[in-house]
Amino acid sequence: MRRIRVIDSHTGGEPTRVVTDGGPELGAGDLASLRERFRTKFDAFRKAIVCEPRGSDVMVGALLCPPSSPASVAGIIFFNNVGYLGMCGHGTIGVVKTLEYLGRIGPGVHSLDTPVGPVKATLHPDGRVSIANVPSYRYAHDVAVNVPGHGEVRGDIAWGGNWFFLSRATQLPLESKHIPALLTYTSAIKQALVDQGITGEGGAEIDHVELYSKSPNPGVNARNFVLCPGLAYDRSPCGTGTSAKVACLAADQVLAEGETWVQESIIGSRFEARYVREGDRIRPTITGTASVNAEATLLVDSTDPFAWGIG
Ligand code: PYC
Repeated sequence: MRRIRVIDSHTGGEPTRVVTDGGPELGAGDLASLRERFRTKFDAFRKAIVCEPRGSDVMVGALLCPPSSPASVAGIIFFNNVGYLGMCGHGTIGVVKTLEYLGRIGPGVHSLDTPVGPVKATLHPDGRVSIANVPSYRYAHDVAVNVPGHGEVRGDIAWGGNWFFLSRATQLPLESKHIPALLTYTSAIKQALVDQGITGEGGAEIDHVELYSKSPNPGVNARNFVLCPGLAYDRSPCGTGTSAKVACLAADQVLAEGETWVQESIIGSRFEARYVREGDRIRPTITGTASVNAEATLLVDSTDPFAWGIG
């Protein structure tokens, strides 16, 4: 019987499952090479931890690893029901609150290593967490994609730690009663991007689709609906998606350096974002909070036909 210790949290409704013990032994190296080792040699762990029957398509896993740089408190590899993420904003907020829960960190600034570079996290005395994300940028503006059944859809392609296609919500209001239709629509956009060879820089797959609209709520700049790679929608406003959005606002010169942008998710949870310029990119800071809501031991029993997950 294998035992895997996990701590669950949610960030604005989006879950993160941090693996604290019993995960794969990945050895030494930078986080990008450890993620590659995880993917090629230990992918069964990913499915056991986040896929059904223990997890679901909405669960994001975070394997805690030794940091690759001495200044960092931990390394993190994020994964979900279909693969591995470069960065994950809501997940990093969840990891910070988990490290606090474990007594490994207190209020202050902490560096975390990820496969796409180090990120700085500030745990504030009031419990909120700010993530200075990886440098973000808009790669392409007003790109047209022909979406079968929906016609031409236009949007920007931007990097915020993952690749995003960001499009104004014109076909349906961003309201929770429309979630099934929004999933169908954004999944069709994602497939059309693949079919028409529309990619991020260097041919990278655009694995997140973000729709945005105004919010009816005072004090909120925008609402979004984000389709994640495993075809679940983000319950949080999506940290990397908010970073990509802020990169587009900066490129359009409608959000000034240091100004606050309040981003709301389809379920009404909120992040605050601001940015500073770094050369031709921006560095977004995303602020939100997470709550630890479970501490468990996953049991991988060799007599269980679905011990290593479904799918
Ligand atoms: O918060 O960056 C994020 C994220 C990516 C996928 C799910 N959440």
